[in-house]
Amino acid sequence: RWVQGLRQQYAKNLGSQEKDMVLVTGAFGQIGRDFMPILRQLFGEENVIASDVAKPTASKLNEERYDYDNLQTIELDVCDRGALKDAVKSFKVNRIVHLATMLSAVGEKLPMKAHDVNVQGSLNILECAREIKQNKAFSASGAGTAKEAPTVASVFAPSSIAVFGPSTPQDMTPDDVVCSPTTMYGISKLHLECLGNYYHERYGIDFRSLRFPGIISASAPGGGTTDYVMDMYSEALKYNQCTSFLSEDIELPFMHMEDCLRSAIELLVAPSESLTRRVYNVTAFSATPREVYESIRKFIPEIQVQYEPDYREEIALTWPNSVDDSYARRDWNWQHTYDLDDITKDILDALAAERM
Ligand code: AKB
Repeated sequence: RWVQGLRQQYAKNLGSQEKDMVLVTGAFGQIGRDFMPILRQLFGEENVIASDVAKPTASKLNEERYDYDNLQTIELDVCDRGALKDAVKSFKVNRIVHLATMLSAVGEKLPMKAHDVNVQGSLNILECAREIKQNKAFSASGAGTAKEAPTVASVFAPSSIAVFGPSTPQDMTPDDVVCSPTTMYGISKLHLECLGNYYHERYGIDFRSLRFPGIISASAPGGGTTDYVMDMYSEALKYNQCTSFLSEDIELPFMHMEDCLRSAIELLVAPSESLTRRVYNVTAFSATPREVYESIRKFIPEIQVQYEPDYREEIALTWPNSVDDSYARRDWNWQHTYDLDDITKDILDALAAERM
């Protein structure tokens, strides 16, 4: 229902412009798989193109029970600027939702690869947006004339609490604060923020970004430090026992996938005049592994827990315990809906339904 309301707001704020065509990178990752249906509702099914380094098979999509009828999909590596430009030209893309990224834990295993995907990939996306804005993407042969080029060029790309580092104040961390990340993922996200601000100021790209906390969803995550929560939920259902790869008292900020997607759409449709910045903190609540365990125990009383901290603990220790997102709440009325127990119930129910 909330997508309908936001669709009306989108039509009101942005609808007088020519038709938007949206390219989503990383469309089959943790956020992309849940974001695609919402983006298709918002912009119209025929106006959203799903891209990823590899297309999932039809049976995989069915397995996940997503309704991807008539989905336009392309294989696209964000590190390949030429291929990216070709896709933008042939589909006449003017908005890019850039989700392709390597998360914190996998980024520490493969720092060079994470640098390529996260740093070079984001630069390529912003360069494509600059060419769209400057009518260069559409003036070359085969894709119409410069006259047909859209006037709005926008990039939405998530940032992360990983931009903060050990020297950042850890409680209620504000938007404007010292950011000296110590992970490749955090460094690349800070780079994305700086580049996005630069392309906005210098070239007029409508860059918008959110510093997401740990996002909790039923769909499988991939290589993050906050993934321990989803591991605990799925193990709890399968074995009545769960393991956290972080110590029991490490506190981190989180939000439910639905809140995450709603925050992204709310920022996307917010009128430019209401924004006082291009990158916002957002959060819902903070929790420790022990609190996650206590929450699971409300629904599975016999559950047992083990704490087996590994290298991801080092990453988590550099991130804030809690985040101050009052600018988002003030500028575009951000409000979360799910707290820890709501999420626990929702995800356990969703995982149980999938197993039936
Ligand atoms: C990760 O754990 O790497 C991500 C994040 C906090 O950005 N979920």
